[in-house]
Amino acid sequence: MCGIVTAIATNNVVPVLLEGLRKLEYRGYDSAGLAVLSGSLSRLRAAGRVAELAALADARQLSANIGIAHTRWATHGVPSERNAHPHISGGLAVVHNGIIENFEAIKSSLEARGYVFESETDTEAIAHLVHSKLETHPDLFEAVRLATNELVGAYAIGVLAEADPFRAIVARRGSPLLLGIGEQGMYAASDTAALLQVTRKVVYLEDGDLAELRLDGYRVVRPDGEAVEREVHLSSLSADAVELGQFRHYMQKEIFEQPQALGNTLEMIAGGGAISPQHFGARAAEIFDGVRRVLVLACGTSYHAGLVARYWLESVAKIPTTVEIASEYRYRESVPEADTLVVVISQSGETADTLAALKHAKTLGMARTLAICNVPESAIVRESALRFITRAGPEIGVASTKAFTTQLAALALLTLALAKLNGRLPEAEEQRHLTALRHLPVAVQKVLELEPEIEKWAQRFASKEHALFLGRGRHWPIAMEGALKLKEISYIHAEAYAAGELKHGPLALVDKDMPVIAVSPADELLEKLKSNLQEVRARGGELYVFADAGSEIPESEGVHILHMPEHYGMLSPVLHVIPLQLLSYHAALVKGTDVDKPRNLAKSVTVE
Ligand code: HGA
Repeated sequence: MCGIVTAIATNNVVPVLLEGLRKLEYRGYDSAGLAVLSGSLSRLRAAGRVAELAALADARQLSANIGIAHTRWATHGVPSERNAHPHISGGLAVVHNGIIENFEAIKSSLEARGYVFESETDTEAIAHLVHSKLETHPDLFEAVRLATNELVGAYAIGVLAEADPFRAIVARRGSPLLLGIGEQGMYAASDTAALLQVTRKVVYLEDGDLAELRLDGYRVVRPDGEAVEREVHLSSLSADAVELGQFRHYMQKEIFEQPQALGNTLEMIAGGGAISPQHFGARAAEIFDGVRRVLVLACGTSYHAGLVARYWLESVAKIPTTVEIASEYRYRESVPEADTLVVVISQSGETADTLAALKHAKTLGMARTLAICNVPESAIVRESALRFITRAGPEIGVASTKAFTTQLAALALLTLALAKLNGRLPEAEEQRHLTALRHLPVAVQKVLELEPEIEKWAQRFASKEHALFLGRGRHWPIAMEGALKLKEISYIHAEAYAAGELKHGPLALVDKDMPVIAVSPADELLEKLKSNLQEVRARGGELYVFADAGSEIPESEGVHILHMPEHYGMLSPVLHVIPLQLLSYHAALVKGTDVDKPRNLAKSVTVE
């Protein structure tokens, strides 16, 4: 959340800063701003989108060789021009991603010294704090180092000072930040996508690092001032991967990229590849040995992936599994068990609650940790003993789609790897699962072809205010994911229930205005589900049923059926989520909401 860009170059950096912000806009889009030095400090800020800031910069014909920029997702203070970054103190400007937990204490002590605060943000405290340090330590780099040592919380910052016009300072702790080494200058940004326009050579900063960016190079130091070397990586991300191409929205593009994303994620088992612990890292066989239970920690859509995996891990690998919302786990007193494999799932690998939950599990003595993330050098990956990198490619749409299905693919592999280690995966079974996994991209492609029918359903949905999603067994989390998608992007209030729970309360909500969406695969629970659907129909509820070829639910008045292909066994949840993604996408289109940037949300939740 919140995106920052910093640049110092021989050419005009304003277009680079703006293009960087466009690429980071998925991280926050309630306001945007930039500050550049060209003789003196100029700052531009706009409530609203990056496009509005770009128009202001155009009108002013702003040009400079050094600057910082920001796109905001407000945590402290309403989204407004006054609260938009950069924040200024004297001739010094700061952009910030994160939350400063002790900002009130810092603010009071600075106010006592005469500093006047103009915004409601925590960030402004950083600007004044750095400025105050300059009184005793005139070196900007040193002033930033001393100031950041006093900050409690999470930050990635970029700092510029009028009195020191040939360098920009950046620092991070908790929030992501990387450097870019370009032909014409040095850059920093919250993620690689923002820098592909100028370079693919990147340096990932570690927690606590500070860096000075100059035209002729950079240096990195630790919080105590000691210099460190950080490896230079060549990003394999292509600029095309973050372009919209022929699609109307990133969400649509990402839904349709799922066959390819799954194929890439499952590449290691293509051809003759077998199930192996190696898929999870060199030390996986040793770490998996003796695992007696699994604890999955995740948030949002990733949490739903974990819930599906619980059904798989218990039924196939016979390993007791618990799935917890990361923000709850980190603050609750729990009983640690050393023979637990802690699996953390996060698209960005930067989700603050998941990262904190992982660290919490480790402090409780649970050292067997596995990250399932889509971003290789992310904080969660670096914090975990084992890793599985899903190869979904950049996910820009705020509502997660391809990250979810590739997480499911990773979790299916994990289930099979643990089952095999425990002697619960006979050779013939392994081959059967491998065939199903290899065929998965094609199976997903077939479901995507149902889009025109789903589009028609979406027309009817868009006028509804509420919707109920039902599922059973491993498809209950899919119903939850469907409800989440609908809420996120179409703002229709949706709830998901395990279908057997209906009669214990939610049935009271059912009437002709409450559409009920049922995930109805032809699995072992189908007959039970059919009875639950009868209960709905008997109360006048309108049913929208996503059925497999073998479900045999007849279409009748008030019962609409979408016929999906053959039932896909264990992996059926991967197929059944696709029409629900499409349904919410098309409902949002009909309603005219901002699909890729839904209100109040942002991607990559780097704040608590
Ligand atoms: N706390 C700062 C930055 C917010 C942020 O990083 N959000 O993801 C603010 O509210 O402006």
